Amino acid sequence: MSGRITPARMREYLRMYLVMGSTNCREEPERVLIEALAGGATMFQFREKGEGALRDEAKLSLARELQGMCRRARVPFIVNDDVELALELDADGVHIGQDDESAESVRGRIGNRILGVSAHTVDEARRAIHHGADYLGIGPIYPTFSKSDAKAAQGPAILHEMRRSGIELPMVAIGGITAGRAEEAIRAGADGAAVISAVTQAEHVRMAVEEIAARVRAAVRMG
Ligand code: 3NM
Repeated sequence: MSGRITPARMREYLRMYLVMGSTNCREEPERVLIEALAGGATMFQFREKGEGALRDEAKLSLARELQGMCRRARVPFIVNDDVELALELDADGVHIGQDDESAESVRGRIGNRILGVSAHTVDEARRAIHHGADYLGIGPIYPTFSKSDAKAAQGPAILHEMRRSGIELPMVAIGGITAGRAEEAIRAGADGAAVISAVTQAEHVRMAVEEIAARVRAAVRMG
């Protein structure tokens, strides 16, 4: 990529954003990702966290495998939190939370790669934008069981509040998003849905992704 990603392109990538690592999956993560890509996932975040998470060589090896799949599907591969890993793999981007290294410092290290930052308040969002974020992850919108240290659910109102306060950067809603809730999040101001369990725990991963992507696109068209 020559320059920073444009907001228009970023919004398209955020539509059906799958976030996961091995601990989120009921079957092999490779199988989940294959199905999710077939269903139309638009971006992928490798988030290898929690009890039993892979480390060192095993983590690197899984990351490489999943990155290869994303490349073949032309879907951006984003690494959660681990800037070294992202640079080693030449990943498409990095996603960080408020407790990780500062956005400013990460931007300095990753050049024009995609930078996503989790924000829970308008102030955090403004700071992230100032420090070079390409998109914001806003959550948790609904209660989530996939993040042990998640804050209280804020409801879609936080997305409205961000837009009302003049935050124009591409935004993805995260936390408890399901096909049924995706429309509400988009109507409230999100550009897409970031999802762990509604996809990784689904009986039919491909169908789950297809349904969320379709609901998001319908809501975007209506907006
Ligand atoms: N970040 P699920 S909530 C990774 O609020 C993550 O920033 C959140 O998983 C935040 O789709 C969350 O299963 C977990 O609820 C999302």
